[in-house]
Amino acid sequence: MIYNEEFETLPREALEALQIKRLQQVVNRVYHTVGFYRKSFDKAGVSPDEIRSLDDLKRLPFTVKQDLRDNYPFGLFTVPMTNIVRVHASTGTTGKPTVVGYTKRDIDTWAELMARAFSSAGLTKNDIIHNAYGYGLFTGGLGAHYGAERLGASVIPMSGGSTKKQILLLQDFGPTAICCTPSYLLFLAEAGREMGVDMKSLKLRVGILGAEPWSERMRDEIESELEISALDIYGLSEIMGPGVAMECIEGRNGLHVYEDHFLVEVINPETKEVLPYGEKGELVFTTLTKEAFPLIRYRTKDISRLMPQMCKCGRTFIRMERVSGRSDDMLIIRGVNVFPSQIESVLMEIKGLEPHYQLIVEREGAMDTLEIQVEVSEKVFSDEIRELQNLEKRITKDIKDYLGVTSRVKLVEPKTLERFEGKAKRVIDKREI
Ligand code: DLL
Repeated sequence: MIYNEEFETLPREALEALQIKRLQQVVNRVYHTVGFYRKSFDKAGVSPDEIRSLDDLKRLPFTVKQDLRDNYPFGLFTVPMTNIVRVHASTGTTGKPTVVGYTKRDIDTWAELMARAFSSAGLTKNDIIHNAYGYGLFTGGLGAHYGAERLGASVIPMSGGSTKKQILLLQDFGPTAICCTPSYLLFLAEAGREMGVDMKSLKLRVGILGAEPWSERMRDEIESELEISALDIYGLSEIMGPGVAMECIEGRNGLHVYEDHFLVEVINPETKEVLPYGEKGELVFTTLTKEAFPLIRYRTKDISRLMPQMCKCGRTFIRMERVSGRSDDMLIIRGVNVFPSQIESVLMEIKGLEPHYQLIVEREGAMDTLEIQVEVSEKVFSDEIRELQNLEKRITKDIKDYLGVTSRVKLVEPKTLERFEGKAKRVIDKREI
């Protein structure tokens, strides 16, 4: 079901006409209201009236996370605080949080885009949506909540945590959809099994899963564990929150970017040049309609590529491939670049392994080393030592063959690795300690 037929199926030409009009408006607004943009545009030698076509976008300077930090907390807002009705923040691993603000209209747009996302997962007002994204400063909880209400569905505002209670409500309230991170859904499935619940007999039909990278193999695992369709939703607080892009249930191949509200580019993170469709690089977004906190050419560090081919669902918006990782999560092991999600894909092809793993990176002399800790199933764990050693060898070999990376594999007992209620932390980097 297409929530907003008028915009989601706009012919490309009409869409581009709308985009350039909106781009000109936002560029003018930030230039005249925010000191940071005035300075950065002036430094780049470009003025708002020179932006005449979408092609001119590439003349505008990039914005990066450090710019947000330098203007902490509210310095990049284009409206006075009296017009801000909500703030969110993302904690990040270092330093101060990244703060974002919304006007009433921004919240309204966000609700619409999340309603579109739910519709593209096949949900309607007849659905019951169990929302296990965290409520609070994180954008996941409230973002999904407002979208589900906009759709007219019944929302269960569960938030993260209280795993036993989650299972109880999943059984008793009979939700047809669940929102949470993919890793948390696997954890819920595991916890449910332990409580003796048949997770396949729940009424759940679809998962709206995102906020962290995951692989196609992880999707298969979730779909077979729970007998649901597991769909990918993408977003980031800086740009809005969840609902910047979403997979459709018809295509299940790439996420439609809501291009009437966001312009998307892919750049080479080193040279910063814009890459043609199909090439992998860093996603860069420009917000077209945001009032409180517009961003021009924001570098996300997320790695993906754009797929311009038409999708069978009828939406004309371009699709971005599932995000394979963040450029700052990329591991360089003895000169070979590898993302945790690639390791995940290899692990999940191997029978007897559980979808719970952790990567430990250390430095020995000048060399970076990678240890892969992965849980094995109960059955495998009770096998003879020799069997376990063979399995370790097989994993080491597959990782080497498929990814070209040398690793040390450590099989661990079922349920020993840490579980996460929100974003999973897959990499433990001991190099800086
Ligand atoms: O994670 C917003 C969100 C909430 C998205 C719920 C989807 C569902 P932040 O906390 O600001 O916002 O983190 C944004 O998370 O730059 C990506 O690195 C990562 N990320 C988000 N969605 C996906 C996804 C929310 N589907 C950062 N696949 C982004 C891979 C994702 N990575």
